[in-house]
Amino acid sequence: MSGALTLPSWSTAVLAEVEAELERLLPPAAQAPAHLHGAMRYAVLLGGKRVRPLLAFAAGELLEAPRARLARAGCAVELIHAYSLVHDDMPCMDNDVLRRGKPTVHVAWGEATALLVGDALQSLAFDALGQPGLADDAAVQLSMVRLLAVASGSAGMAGGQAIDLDSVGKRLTREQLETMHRAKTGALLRAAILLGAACGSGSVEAQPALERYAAAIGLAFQVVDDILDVETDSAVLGKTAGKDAEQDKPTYVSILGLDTSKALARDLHGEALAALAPFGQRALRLRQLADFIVARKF
Ligand code: GRG
Repeated sequence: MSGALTLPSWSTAVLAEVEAELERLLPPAAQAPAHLHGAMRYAVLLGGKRVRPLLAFAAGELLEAPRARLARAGCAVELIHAYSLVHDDMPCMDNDVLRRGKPTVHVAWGEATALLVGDALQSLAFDALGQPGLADDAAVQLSMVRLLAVASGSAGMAGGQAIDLDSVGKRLTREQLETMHRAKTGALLRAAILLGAACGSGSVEAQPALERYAAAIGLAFQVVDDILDVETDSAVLGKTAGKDAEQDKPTYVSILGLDTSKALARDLHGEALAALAPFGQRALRLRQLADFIVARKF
């Protein structure tokens, strides 16, 4: 494959745009209140795979979306994701000390600041989506704001987290586990894809296929996360490995076993690729991201 067609060459270029947009959106570290702004930048800028912005770009490029809009939409989702990790790591939730290979925000900056970092990153995400120019039509832009609000709220990520907290020490059925992960992890990945598409033209026609793709990779992402939690070291993951078993949380591995979980990840990968068939070669980046999500080692 020619260099320009590989995922690394494409993602390097996209990530430069994403990092520049995050830098533009985040307040400078020296600006008061400097402690909060320093902690927000620590939470967002120092690491992370940026899967959600990459998905937004891949879906948007499919529909020839302007790149500045994709950077903004992708960063809005990344800011929500960063807030969720900060809050998830806090003592009142997962109580973790390692994230992206560094001390978690509450360890490095204090617990009260970590709470505010999450709050402020969430507000910043909606500020980014609300700034003029994300869509030609104000009604479309408003629908994008609502899409992210629903994905991150009690019908999406926050609701999934509530089910997760409630499921500690319980045995969930496979269907219950799927419901939890479709909300906790899948809703934000879906939002990244649909927001990227909404930046382009023809997103209404593309939506059914993108929904099928999002459903498959959303679940695949989580199945792989559960596998990595038992198979990979903390040093490689950049977060504490083995937490699910330690906290007695139901996972795909605990319910299905390792081999069946791996087979499920392969099946979901196949479903994701099949969903993209109507787009032909234009879906190259979404295909490559599905490959990455299933084959990732961290
Ligand atoms: C606190 C409202 C609230 C929600 C938290 C996302 C989440 C819900 C918790 C994170 C815990 C977790 C391990 C979720 C499973 C999948 C996941 C989101 C992993 C982390 O995402 P990556 O791998 O992280 O994209 P990076 O660091 O690469 O950005």
